[in-house]
Amino acid sequence: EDGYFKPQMRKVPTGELMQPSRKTNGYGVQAEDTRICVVMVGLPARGKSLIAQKVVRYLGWLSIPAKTFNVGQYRRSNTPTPTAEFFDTSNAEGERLRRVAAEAAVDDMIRWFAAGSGIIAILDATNSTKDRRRWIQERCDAEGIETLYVESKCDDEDLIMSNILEVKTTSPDYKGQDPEKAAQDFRNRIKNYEKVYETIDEDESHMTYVKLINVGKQVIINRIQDYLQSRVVYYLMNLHIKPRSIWLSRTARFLEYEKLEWKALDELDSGVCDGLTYAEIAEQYPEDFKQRDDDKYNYRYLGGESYRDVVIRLEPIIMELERSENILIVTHQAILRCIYAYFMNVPQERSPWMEVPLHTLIKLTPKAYSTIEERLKADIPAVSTFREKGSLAKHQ
Ligand code: ADP
Ligand code: FDP
Repeated sequence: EDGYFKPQMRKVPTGELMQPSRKTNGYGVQAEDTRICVVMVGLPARGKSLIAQKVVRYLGWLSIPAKTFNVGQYRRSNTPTPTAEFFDTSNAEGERLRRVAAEAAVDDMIRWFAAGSGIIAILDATNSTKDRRRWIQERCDAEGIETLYVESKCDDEDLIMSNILEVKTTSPDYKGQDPEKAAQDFRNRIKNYEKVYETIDEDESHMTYVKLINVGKQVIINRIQDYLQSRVVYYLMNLHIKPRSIWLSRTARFLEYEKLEWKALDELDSGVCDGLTYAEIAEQYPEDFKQRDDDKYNYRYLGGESYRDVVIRLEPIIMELERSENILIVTHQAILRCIYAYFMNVPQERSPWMEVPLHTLIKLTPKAYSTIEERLKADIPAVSTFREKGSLAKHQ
Protein backbone atom coordinates (compact mmCIF):
# COMPACT_ATOMS: atom_id res chain seq x y z
CA GLU A 1 0.00 0.00 0.00
CA ASP A 2 2.91 2.34 0.56
CA GLY A 3 3.99 1.86 -3.02
CA TYR A 4 7.24 0.18 -2.05
CA PHE A 5 6.39 -3.08 -3.67
CA LYS A 6 3.04 -4.28 -4.78
CA PRO A 7 2.90 -7.89 -5.85
CA GLN A 8 -0.02 -8.49 -8.18
CA MET A 9 -2.49 -10.71 -6.42
CA ARG A 10 -4.44 -13.13 -8.52
CA LYS A 11 -8.15 -13.19 -7.82
CA VAL A 12 -9.30 -16.80 -7.76
CA PRO A 13 -12.80 -17.62 -6.62
CA THR A 14 -12.86 -19.87 -3.60
CA GLY A 15 -13.40 -23.55 -4.30
CA GLU A 16 -11.62 -23.31 -7.65
CA LEU A 17 -8.42 -25.05 -8.53
CA MET A 18 -5.76 -22.41 -8.42
CA GLN A 19 -3.44 -23.44 -11.22
CA PRO A 20 -0.11 -21.64 -11.35
CA SER A 21 0.28 -19.59 -14.50
CA ARG A 22 3.47 -18.25 -16.02
CA LYS A 23 2.10 -14.81 -15.36
CA THR A 24 2.03 -15.10 -11.59
CA ASN A 25 3.77 -18.44 -10.88
CA GLY A 26 1.01 -19.01 -8.38
CA TYR A 27 3.08 -16.93 -6.05
CA GLY A 28 1.27 -13.70 -6.62
CA VAL A 29 4.31 -12.11 -8.21
CA GLN A 30 3.99 -10.45 -11.57
CA ALA A 31 6.76 -12.32 -13.32
CA GLU A 32 5.65 -12.19 -16.94
CA ASP A 33 8.69 -11.70 -19.16
CA THR A 34 11.01 -11.58 -16.15
CA ARG A 35 14.11 -13.67 -16.75
CA ILE A 36 17.01 -13.25 -14.43
CA CYS A 37 20.49 -14.73 -14.60
CA VAL A 38 22.00 -14.78 -11.11
CA VAL A 39 25.74 -14.72 -11.72
CA MET A 40 27.76 -16.10 -8.81
CA VAL A 41 31.14 -14.42 -8.25
CA GLY A 42 33.98 -15.32 -5.90
CA LEU A 43 37.03 -17.45 -5.24
CA PRO A 44 36.56 -21.21 -4.83
CA ALA A 45 35.22 -22.47 -1.46
CA ARG A 46 33.23 -19.32 -0.71
CA GLY A 47 29.85 -21.08 -0.55
CA LYS A 48 28.72 -20.14 -4.07
CA SER A 49 27.34 -23.58 -5.00
CA LEU A 50 25.63 -23.91 -1.64
CA ILE A 51 24.00 -20.51 -2.00
CA ALA A 52 22.95 -21.33 -5.58
CA GLN A 53 21.41 -24.62 -4.52
CA LYS A 54 19.50 -23.01 -1.65
CA VAL A 55 18.10 -20.24 -3.83
CA VAL A 56 16.85 -22.82 -6.35
CA ARG A 57 15.17 -24.83 -3.59
CA TYR A 58 13.55 -21.73 -2.09
CA LEU A 59 12.27 -20.52 -5.46
CA GLY A 60 11.03 -24.00 -6.39
CA TRP A 61 9.08 -24.15 -3.13
CA LEU A 62 7.44 -20.87 -4.19
CA SER A 63 6.69 -22.29 -7.68
CA ILE A 64 9.18 -20.01 -9.37
CA PRO A 65 11.03 -22.10 -11.99
CA ALA A 66 14.75 -21.87 -11.28
CA LYS A 67 17.79 -23.90 -12.33
CA THR A 68 21.51 -23.91 -11.62
CA PHE A 69 24.12 -24.13 -14.37
CA ASN A 70 27.35 -25.19 -12.68
CA VAL A 71 30.36 -24.53 -14.89
CA GLY A 72 32.44 -27.01 -12.85
CA GLN A 73 30.17 -29.81 -14.07
CA TYR A 74 30.59 -28.74 -17.71
CA ARG A 75 34.37 -28.50 -17.21
CA ARG A 76 34.42 -32.05 -15.83
CA SER A 77 33.22 -33.33 -19.20
CA ASN A 78 36.50 -32.17 -20.82
CA THR A 79 38.78 -32.31 -17.73
CA PRO A 80 37.42 -34.67 -15.07
CA THR A 81 40.29 -34.57 -12.56
CA PRO A 82 42.37 -31.41 -13.01
CA THR A 83 45.33 -30.50 -10.80
CA ALA A 84 45.84 -26.94 -9.55
CA GLU A 85 48.02 -26.13 -12.62
CA PHE A 86 44.97 -26.46 -14.85
CA PHE A 87 43.64 -23.26 -13.23
CA ASP A 88 46.85 -21.27 -13.75
CA THR A 89 46.00 -18.58 -16.31
CA SER A 90 49.41 -19.01 -17.95
CA ASN A 91 48.24 -22.51 -18.93
CA ALA A 92 46.82 -21.82 -22.41
CA GLU A 93 45.15 -25.20 -22.83
CA GLY A 94 43.57 -24.89 -19.37
CA GLU A 95 42.27 -21.44 -20.29
CA ARG A 96 40.78 -22.77 -23.51
CA LEU A 97 39.04 -25.70 -21.84
CA ARG A 98 37.65 -23.48 -19.07
CA ARG A 99 36.30 -21.12 -21.68
CA VAL A 100 34.67 -24.05 -23.52
CA ALA A 101 32.97 -25.11 -20.27
CA ALA A 102 31.72 -21.59 -19.49
CA GLU A 103 30.34 -21.20 -23.03
CA ALA A 104 28.56 -24.55 -22.86
CA ALA A 105 26.92 -23.55 -19.55
CA VAL A 106 25.79 -20.15 -20.87
CA ASP A 107 24.51 -21.71 -24.13
CA ASP A 108 22.46 -24.25 -22.14
CA MET A 109 21.12 -21.53 -19.88
CA ILE A 110 19.97 -19.46 -22.87
CA ARG A 111 18.35 -22.56 -24.39
CA TRP A 112 16.59 -23.22 -21.07
CA PHE A 113 15.13 -19.73 -21.03
CA ALA A 114 14.15 -19.99 -24.71
CA ALA A 115 12.39 -23.32 -24.08
CA GLY A 116 9.70 -21.65 -22.04
CA SER A 117 8.93 -21.37 -18.41
CA GLY A 118 12.31 -20.56 -16.82
CA ILE A 119 12.38 -17.44 -14.60
CA ILE A 120 15.68 -17.56 -12.70
CA ALA A 121 18.90 -19.24 -13.82
CA ILE A 122 21.97 -19.36 -11.62
CA LEU A 123 25.32 -19.33 -13.36
CA ASP A 124 27.49 -21.03 -10.77
CA ALA A 125 31.20 -20.47 -11.46
CA THR A 126 33.90 -18.21 -10.05
CA ASN A 127 33.22 -15.55 -12.72
CA SER A 128 36.13 -13.91 -10.99
CA THR A 129 37.40 -11.48 -13.63
CA LYS A 130 35.81 -8.34 -15.05
CA ASP A 131 36.46 -9.68 -18.51
CA ARG A 132 34.41 -12.82 -17.82
CA ARG A 133 31.58 -10.77 -16.32
CA ARG A 134 31.56 -8.41 -19.31
CA TRP A 135 31.19 -11.41 -21.62
CA ILE A 136 28.29 -12.83 -19.54
CA GLN A 137 26.67 -9.41 -19.53
CA GLU A 138 26.86 -9.20 -23.32
CA ARG A 139 25.37 -12.66 -23.78
CA CYS A 140 22.51 -11.88 -21.39
CA ASP A 141 21.86 -8.41 -22.84
CA ALA A 142 21.59 -9.92 -26.32
CA GLU A 143 18.83 -12.24 -25.06
CA GLY A 144 16.98 -9.69 -22.92
CA ILE A 145 17.93 -11.52 -19.72
CA GLU A 146 18.43 -9.41 -16.58
CA THR A 147 21.56 -10.04 -14.53
CA LEU A 148 22.02 -10.08 -10.77
CA TYR A 149 25.61 -10.63 -9.62
CA VAL A 150 26.03 -12.31 -6.24
CA GLU A 151 29.59 -12.08 -4.93
CA SER A 152 30.65 -14.06 -1.88
CA LYS A 153 33.83 -12.73 -0.25
CA CYS A 154 35.45 -14.36 2.73
CA ASP A 155 38.88 -13.89 4.25
CA ASP A 156 38.44 -16.18 7.25
CA GLU A 157 41.21 -18.72 6.59
CA ASP A 158 39.90 -21.24 9.12
CA LEU A 159 36.44 -21.18 7.59
CA ILE A 160 37.85 -21.62 4.09
CA MET A 161 39.94 -24.58 5.25
CA SER A 162 36.92 -26.18 6.90
CA ASN A 163 34.88 -25.56 3.71
CA ILE A 164 37.60 -27.34 1.70
CA LEU A 165 37.57 -30.31 4.07
CA GLU A 166 33.77 -30.41 4.21
CA VAL A 167 32.99 -30.34 0.52
CA LYS A 168 36.03 -30.09 -1.76
CA THR A 169 38.11 -33.14 -0.83
CA THR A 170 35.09 -35.32 -1.64
CA SER A 171 34.47 -33.59 -4.99
CA PRO A 172 34.59 -35.80 -8.11
CA ASP A 173 37.67 -33.71 -9.06
CA TYR A 174 39.61 -35.69 -6.44
CA LYS A 175 37.99 -39.09 -6.86
CA GLY A 176 40.04 -41.81 -5.19
CA GLN A 177 42.66 -39.35 -3.90
CA ASP A 178 44.07 -38.86 -0.44
CA PRO A 179 41.99 -36.11 1.28
CA GLU A 180 45.07 -34.31 2.63
CA LYS A 181 46.66 -34.13 -0.82
CA ALA A 182 43.32 -33.06 -2.29
CA ALA A 183 43.04 -30.23 0.28
CA GLN A 184 46.57 -29.05 -0.53
CA ASP A 185 45.86 -29.11 -4.25
CA PHE A 186 42.62 -27.21 -3.73
CA ARG A 187 44.46 -24.51 -1.79
CA ASN A 188 46.86 -24.21 -4.73
CA ARG A 189 43.89 -23.96 -7.06
CA ILE A 190 42.58 -21.06 -4.98
CA LYS A 191 46.02 -19.38 -5.15
CA ASN A 192 45.86 -19.53 -8.95
CA TYR A 193 42.43 -17.90 -8.89
CA GLU A 194 43.68 -15.25 -6.45
CA LYS A 195 46.32 -14.11 -8.97
CA VAL A 196 43.61 -12.86 -11.35
CA TYR A 197 40.58 -12.33 -9.10
CA GLU A 198 38.91 -8.94 -9.44
CA THR A 199 36.22 -8.11 -6.94
CA ILE A 200 33.19 -6.16 -8.21
CA ASP A 201 34.13 -2.47 -7.83
CA GLU A 202 33.24 1.05 -9.00
CA ASP A 203 33.95 0.14 -12.64
CA GLU A 204 30.94 -2.14 -12.39
CA SER A 205 28.67 0.23 -10.51
CA HIS A 206 26.22 0.14 -13.43
CA MET A 207 25.51 -3.53 -12.64
CA THR A 208 22.93 -4.99 -10.30
CA TYR A 209 24.80 -6.80 -7.56
CA VAL A 210 24.89 -7.95 -3.98
CA LYS A 211 28.14 -8.62 -2.12
CA LEU A 212 28.00 -10.97 0.85
CA ILE A 213 31.05 -10.39 3.00
CA ASN A 214 32.12 -12.96 5.59
CA VAL A 215 28.83 -14.88 5.49
CA GLY A 216 26.56 -11.87 5.62
CA LYS A 217 28.42 -9.91 8.35
CA GLN A 218 28.32 -7.13 5.80
CA VAL A 219 26.07 -6.95 2.75
CA ILE A 220 26.46 -4.42 -0.06
CA ILE A 221 23.57 -3.98 -2.43
CA ASN A 222 23.68 -2.08 -5.71
CA ARG A 223 20.93 -1.17 -8.19
CA ILE A 224 18.34 -3.83 -7.32
CA GLN A 225 15.71 -3.29 -9.97
CA ASP A 226 12.58 -5.31 -9.38
CA TYR A 227 10.49 -7.34 -6.97
CA LEU A 228 11.93 -10.78 -7.75
CA GLN A 229 15.51 -9.53 -7.47
CA SER A 230 14.68 -7.97 -4.12
CA ARG A 231 13.15 -11.27 -2.90
CA VAL A 232 16.33 -13.14 -3.81
CA VAL A 233 18.51 -10.53 -2.12
CA TYR A 234 16.35 -10.55 1.01
CA TYR A 235 16.62 -14.34 1.16
CA LEU A 236 20.43 -14.18 0.80
CA MET A 237 20.60 -11.67 3.63
CA ASN A 238 18.92 -14.12 6.00
CA LEU A 239 21.26 -17.08 5.44
CA HIS A 240 23.81 -18.25 7.99
CA ILE A 241 25.95 -21.37 8.26
CA LYS A 242 26.14 -22.00 12.01
CA PRO A 243 25.44 -25.65 12.87
CA ARG A 244 21.86 -26.05 14.15
CA SER A 245 18.75 -28.24 13.94
CA ILE A 246 15.12 -27.49 13.22
CA TRP A 247 12.73 -29.67 15.18
CA LEU A 248 9.16 -30.23 14.03
CA SER A 249 6.30 -31.72 16.01
CA ARG A 250 2.53 -31.69 16.57
CA THR A 251 2.73 -31.96 20.73
CA ALA A 252 3.62 -28.91 22.75
CA ARG A 253 1.76 -28.89 25.97
CA PHE A 254 4.27 -30.76 28.16
CA LEU A 255 7.20 -28.61 27.10
CA GLU A 256 8.06 -26.15 29.82
CA TYR A 257 9.86 -23.68 27.61
CA GLU A 258 9.10 -20.17 26.52
CA LYS A 259 6.75 -20.38 23.57
CA LEU A 260 6.09 -17.88 20.80
CA GLU A 261 2.77 -18.05 19.01
CA TRP A 262 2.67 -17.24 15.32
CA LYS A 263 -0.62 -16.78 13.51
CA ALA A 264 1.04 -17.84 10.28
CA LEU A 265 1.32 -21.35 11.74
CA ASP A 266 -2.46 -21.83 11.98
CA GLU A 267 -3.72 -25.02 10.35
CA LEU A 268 -4.82 -24.99 6.71
CA ASP A 269 -8.26 -23.38 6.69
CA SER A 270 -10.78 -25.92 5.43
CA GLY A 271 -13.52 -23.30 5.02
CA VAL A 272 -17.05 -24.73 4.86
CA CYS A 273 -15.61 -28.19 5.53
CA ASP A 274 -14.16 -27.19 8.88
CA GLY A 275 -15.25 -29.69 11.53
CA LEU A 276 -16.41 -32.32 9.02
CA THR A 277 -14.90 -35.77 8.80
CA TYR A 278 -13.50 -36.91 5.44
CA ALA A 279 -16.56 -39.20 5.09
CA GLU A 280 -18.89 -36.23 5.64
CA ILE A 281 -16.99 -34.12 3.10
CA ALA A 282 -17.20 -36.97 0.56
CA GLU A 283 -20.95 -37.15 1.14
CA GLN A 284 -21.80 -33.43 1.26
CA TYR A 285 -19.25 -32.11 -1.27
CA PRO A 286 -18.45 -35.09 -3.51
CA GLU A 287 -17.14 -32.93 -6.37
CA ASP A 288 -14.79 -31.06 -4.05
CA PHE A 289 -13.64 -34.25 -2.41
CA LYS A 290 -12.64 -35.60 -5.81
CA GLN A 291 -11.01 -32.37 -6.95
CA ARG A 292 -8.90 -32.31 -3.81
CA ASP A 293 -7.77 -35.88 -4.41
CA ASP A 294 -6.93 -35.06 -8.02
CA ASP A 295 -4.80 -32.04 -7.16
CA LYS A 296 -4.40 -31.66 -3.44
CA TYR A 297 -1.71 -28.99 -3.65
CA ASN A 298 -3.80 -26.58 -5.70
CA TYR A 299 -7.31 -27.37 -4.45
CA ARG A 300 -8.69 -24.51 -2.37
CA TYR A 301 -11.47 -25.40 0.10
CA LEU A 302 -14.71 -23.43 -0.34
CA GLY A 303 -14.10 -20.36 1.79
CA GLY A 304 -10.75 -21.73 2.86
CA GLU A 305 -7.20 -22.40 1.72
CA SER A 306 -5.12 -24.60 -0.55
CA TYR A 307 -1.62 -25.91 0.19
CA ARG A 308 -0.41 -23.32 -2.31
CA ASP A 309 -2.04 -20.58 -0.21
CA VAL A 310 -0.39 -21.97 2.93
CA VAL A 311 3.07 -21.86 1.34
CA ILE A 312 2.58 -18.17 0.56
CA ARG A 313 1.64 -17.35 4.14
CA LEU A 314 4.54 -19.45 5.44
CA GLU A 315 7.19 -17.55 3.50
CA PRO A 316 7.99 -15.15 6.38
CA ILE A 317 8.29 -18.20 8.65
CA ILE A 318 10.88 -19.70 6.31
CA MET A 319 12.88 -16.45 6.48
CA GLU A 320 12.68 -16.61 10.27
CA LEU A 321 13.80 -20.25 10.24
CA GLU A 322 16.73 -19.39 8.01
CA ARG A 323 17.80 -16.74 10.53
CA SER A 324 17.25 -18.87 13.62
CA GLU A 325 19.57 -21.32 15.36
CA ASN A 326 18.10 -24.37 17.18
CA ILE A 327 14.31 -24.12 17.11
CA LEU A 328 11.26 -26.33 17.64
CA ILE A 329 8.14 -25.63 15.61
CA VAL A 330 4.95 -27.15 16.96
CA THR A 331 2.03 -26.96 14.62
CA HIS A 332 -0.48 -28.86 12.53
CA GLN A 333 0.04 -31.53 9.91
CA ALA A 334 -0.55 -29.49 6.74
CA ILE A 335 1.73 -26.70 7.94
CA LEU A 336 4.48 -29.11 8.95
CA ARG A 337 4.25 -30.75 5.52
CA CYS A 338 4.92 -27.38 3.87
CA ILE A 339 7.84 -26.53 6.16
CA TYR A 340 9.27 -30.03 5.77
CA ALA A 341 8.90 -29.78 1.97
CA TYR A 342 11.02 -26.62 1.97
CA PHE A 343 13.91 -28.17 3.90
CA MET A 344 13.75 -31.57 2.23
CA ASN A 345 12.98 -30.34 -1.30
CA VAL A 346 9.81 -32.43 -1.64
CA PRO A 347 7.91 -31.86 -4.90
CA GLN A 348 4.43 -30.31 -4.77
CA GLU A 349 2.67 -33.43 -6.04
CA ARG A 350 4.00 -35.36 -3.05
CA SER A 351 4.19 -32.85 -0.18
CA PRO A 352 0.44 -32.72 0.70
CA TRP A 353 0.37 -36.52 0.99
CA MET A 354 3.29 -36.93 3.40
CA GLU A 355 2.75 -38.58 6.73
CA VAL A 356 3.60 -36.40 9.74
CA PRO A 357 2.42 -38.48 12.69
CA LEU A 358 1.43 -37.32 16.16
CA HIS A 359 3.79 -37.84 19.12
CA THR A 360 6.82 -37.77 16.88
CA LEU A 361 9.74 -35.36 16.78
CA ILE A 362 11.28 -34.72 13.40
CA LYS A 363 14.82 -33.36 13.59
CA LEU A 364 16.22 -31.67 10.49
CA THR A 365 19.91 -30.77 10.42
CA PRO A 366 21.07 -28.73 7.42
CA LYS A 367 24.48 -29.77 6.04
CA ALA A 368 26.43 -28.27 3.15
CA TYR A 369 24.47 -29.78 0.27
CA SER A 370 21.70 -31.70 2.02
CA THR A 371 19.56 -31.90 5.16
CA ILE A 372 19.78 -34.87 7.52
CA GLU A 373 16.49 -36.15 8.92
CA GLU A 374 15.93 -38.11 12.13
CA ARG A 375 12.57 -39.14 13.58
CA LEU A 376 12.04 -39.83 17.27
CA LYS A 377 8.80 -41.50 18.19
CA ALA A 378 7.36 -41.18 21.69
CA ASP A 379 5.79 -44.30 23.10
CA ILE A 380 2.31 -42.77 23.28
CA PRO A 381 -0.68 -44.36 21.54
CA ALA A 382 -2.23 -41.94 19.06
CA VAL A 383 -4.81 -41.95 16.28
CA SER A 384 -3.61 -41.56 12.73
CA THR A 385 -4.96 -38.44 11.05
CA PHE A 386 -3.39 -39.44 7.77
CA ARG A 387 -5.57 -40.11 4.72
CA GLU A 388 -4.20 -41.78 1.61
CA LYS A 389 -5.18 -40.50 -1.82
CA GLY A 390 -8.48 -42.06 -2.94
CA SER A 391 -9.50 -43.27 0.51
CA LEU A 392 -11.35 -42.10 3.58
CA ALA A 393 -9.31 -41.60 6.76
CA LYS A 394 -8.47 -44.61 8.90
CA HIS A 395 -9.74 -42.61 11.81
CA GLN A 396 -12.92 -40.57 11.43
P1 ADP B 1 32.12 -22.65 -3.92
O1 ADP B 1 30.96 -23.01 -4.80
O2 ADP B 1 32.26 -21.18 -3.68
O3 ADP B 1 33.41 -23.27 -4.38
P2 ADP B 1 30.82 -24.35 -1.98
O4 ADP B 1 29.42 -23.90 -2.06
O5 ADP B 1 31.14 -25.65 -2.67
O6 ADP B 1 31.84 -23.22 -2.48
O7 ADP B 1 31.25 -24.43 -0.46
C1 ADP B 1 30.36 -24.90 0.51
C2 ADP B 1 30.90 -24.55 1.87
O8 ADP B 1 30.90 -23.12 2.03
C3 ADP B 1 30.07 -25.09 3.00
O9 ADP B 1 30.94 -25.69 3.94
C4 ADP B 1 29.36 -23.88 3.58
O10 ADP B 1 29.18 -23.98 4.99
C5 ADP B 1 30.30 -22.74 3.25
N1 ADP B 1 29.65 -21.46 3.00
C6 ADP B 1 28.34 -21.22 2.74
N2 ADP B 1 28.11 -19.91 2.56
C7 ADP B 1 29.30 -19.28 2.72
C8 ADP B 1 29.72 -17.93 2.62
N3 ADP B 1 28.83 -16.95 2.37
N4 ADP B 1 31.03 -17.66 2.82
C9 ADP B 1 31.90 -18.64 3.07
N5 ADP B 1 31.58 -19.94 3.17
C10 ADP B 1 30.30 -20.28 2.98
P1 FDP C 1 33.54 -25.68 -8.30
O1 FDP C 1 34.48 -25.69 -7.14
O2 FDP C 1 32.18 -25.16 -7.98
O3 FDP C 1 33.49 -26.99 -9.03
O4 FDP C 1 36.80 -24.71 -8.04
C1 FDP C 1 36.39 -23.78 -8.96
C2 FDP C 1 35.34 -24.34 -9.91
O5 FDP C 1 34.09 -24.62 -9.38
C3 FDP C 1 35.85 -25.46 -10.86
O6 FDP C 1 35.29 -26.70 -10.69
C4 FDP C 1 35.35 -25.03 -12.22
O7 FDP C 1 36.12 -25.54 -13.27
C5 FDP C 1 35.39 -23.58 -12.14
O8 FDP C 1 35.13 -23.26 -10.76
C6 FDP C 1 34.36 -22.93 -13.01
O9 FDP C 1 34.45 -21.57 -12.84
P2 FDP C 1 35.39 -20.64 -13.76
O10 FDP C 1 35.03 -20.96 -15.15
O11 FDP C 1 34.94 -19.29 -13.33
O12 FDP C 1 36.80 -20.95 -13.45
